[in-house]
Amino acid sequence: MAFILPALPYAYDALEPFIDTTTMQIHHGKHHQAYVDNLNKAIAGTANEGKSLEELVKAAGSISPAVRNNGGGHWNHTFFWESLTNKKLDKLPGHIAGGINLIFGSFDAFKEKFANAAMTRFGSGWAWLIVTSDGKLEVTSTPNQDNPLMDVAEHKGTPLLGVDVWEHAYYLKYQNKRADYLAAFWNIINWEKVDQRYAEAK
Ligand code: MN3
Repeated sequence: MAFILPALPYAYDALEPFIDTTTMQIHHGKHHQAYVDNLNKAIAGTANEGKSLEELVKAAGSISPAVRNNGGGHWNHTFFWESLTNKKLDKLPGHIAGGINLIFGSFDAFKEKFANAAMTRFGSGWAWLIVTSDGKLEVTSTPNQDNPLMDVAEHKGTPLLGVDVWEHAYYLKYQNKRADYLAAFWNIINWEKVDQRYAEAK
């Protein structure tokens, strides 16, 4: 079974004005689709055909650059779409709020650390909130389409939240102002999903 592009869990215009409709259409319909297509090409007729996306991603560094880039791209974008919502919460779910306060001291301190990881990622990549194998929350970042599940990741863990800082994620609306895109990002995070991932990872 070849991989397929998953439908977005909301409409293309659902994240306006924070992420514009055209960016969402191109990002999902063109960029994410290309990762899916190129991943399928990279594994067709090989021993890796039939493996789950997570299996491929976890072993990506020892499989091939094509699987690392496109398997990572498929996994990261699927995860990213599910991390976003237009649904507003009055306050953070207790579980993740407690974890963040415990490790970072306050939500604002976490925000600053996360934004800093996203701002200082040179070129293309992602910033992440992960939970490590010993149950600790950590902020990290990865280049290109790598992620913290990969064998090649410097800081490994289970991703709870991630932000795409490739220019294609924000250039149409924000041009070179990555900081403005990141400021908008806080308005559309699906904290219920993050909280659920945290509960499942612990
Ligand atoms: Mn992207």
